[in-house]
Amino acid sequence: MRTVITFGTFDVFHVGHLNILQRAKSLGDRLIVGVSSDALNFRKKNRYPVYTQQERLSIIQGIKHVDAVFIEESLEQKAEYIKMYSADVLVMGNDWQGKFDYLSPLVNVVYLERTPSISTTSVIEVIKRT
Ligand code: C2G
Repeated sequence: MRTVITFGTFDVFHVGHLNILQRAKSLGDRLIVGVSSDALNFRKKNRYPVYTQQERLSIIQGIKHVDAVFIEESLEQKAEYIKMYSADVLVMGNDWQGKFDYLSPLVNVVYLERTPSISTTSVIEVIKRT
């Protein structure tokens, strides 16, 4: 049983999110997703997500590629989460390239290319303009 773990805010869910979850799952048998808490997001980006952590958690849990979800309380707890879920592979988008290489003694770290031309910010901008 090969377990893959990934993390993200997944605010205003879009096809880039779906693509990375699908590709992450294809690297193993079981996909675990850490959904960043509202508080973590505020610390990281100085604003709260559009959807609450409970809504974002429910959306991710409903995706067929996802086997289990939990709330990620802090970026620095990745090693703990990896051990807790006995993960073999850590998947991150390549906007995080190199940032989690320090975890490679623990887990196989894989950075996947982001889906071009879509982001939560760009979706919000389009909605604002229409
Ligand atoms: N993503 C993607 N293509 C896009 C947009 C996002 O592949 N066009 C990926 C990101 O690279 C990330 C995941 O979708 O792996 C979730 O994206 P975000 O919600 O932006 O996640 P982020 O805020 O980077 O949180 O512990 C790490 C952080 O919690 C990651």
